[in-house]
Amino acid sequence: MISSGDYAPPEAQIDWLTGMMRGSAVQEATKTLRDMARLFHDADSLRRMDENTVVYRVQWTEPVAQGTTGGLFWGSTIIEPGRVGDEYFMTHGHFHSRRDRGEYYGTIGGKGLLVLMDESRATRTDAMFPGSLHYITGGLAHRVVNTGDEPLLFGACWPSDAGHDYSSIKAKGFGARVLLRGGGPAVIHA
Ligand code: M6P
Ligand code: ZN
Repeated sequence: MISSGDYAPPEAQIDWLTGMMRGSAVQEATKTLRDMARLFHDADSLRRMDENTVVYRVQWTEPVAQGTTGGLFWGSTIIEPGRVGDEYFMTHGHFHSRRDRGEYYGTIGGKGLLVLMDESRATRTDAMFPGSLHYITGGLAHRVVNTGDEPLLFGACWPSDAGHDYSSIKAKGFGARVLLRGGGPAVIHA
C-alpha cells in the first residue's frame, strides 16, 4: 500500500551519466584477477600479473528477497580496460538458475561485446556501445567483454527469482573467447 507522508529520498539512486549507484540499499562486489583465476586461458600471463588487479565492479539493489516471484533487481557493472595476455577483461558470465528467466543489459559507456551461449554451447556476440540495449532471452548464458581502452559500463535488470548458475561456465567456459588479433578484438570459437 502507498502511504502519503513526507518526501523520503529513494534508497537507491543512479547517476545516469556514469551508471554509478548510491544509497542505503545498494550492495557492491569487486572482482579481481584472484577471483577469476581459471577463466582466462593464458595461465602464464596471469601469473605475471598482480592478482589484486580489479577486473570489474558490480553495484546492485534487491528491493525484494532473492527468489521472490515477480520482483526485479537492478545492477550497474563497470569492467576495467585490460587483458590477460591476449584475452580482454570480462565478467564471469552465468546462466540463470531458472532457465526461462530473461534479462536486459543496456550500455552506458565504453565498448565491448556481449557473449551469448545456449545449452548446446552455440555462441554468438552482440556489439555493446553507448545506448545499445540487449534483451537476453532466458536459457542463454551471458558474459560481457570490454574490448575498448576505457571502462565499459552497463546497467542490468533481471527477475528476482532468476538466480545465478556459474557452475558450467566455471567448468567449461563459453563456446568462444574474445582475443586480441591483428590489433583488435576477434571472436575465436572453440
Ligand atoms: C549484471 C547482472 C548481474 C551480474 C553482473 C556481473 O549486473 O547480470 O546479475 O552479477 O552483471 O556478471 P557475473 O555475475 O556474470 O560476473
Ligand atoms: Zn543474468
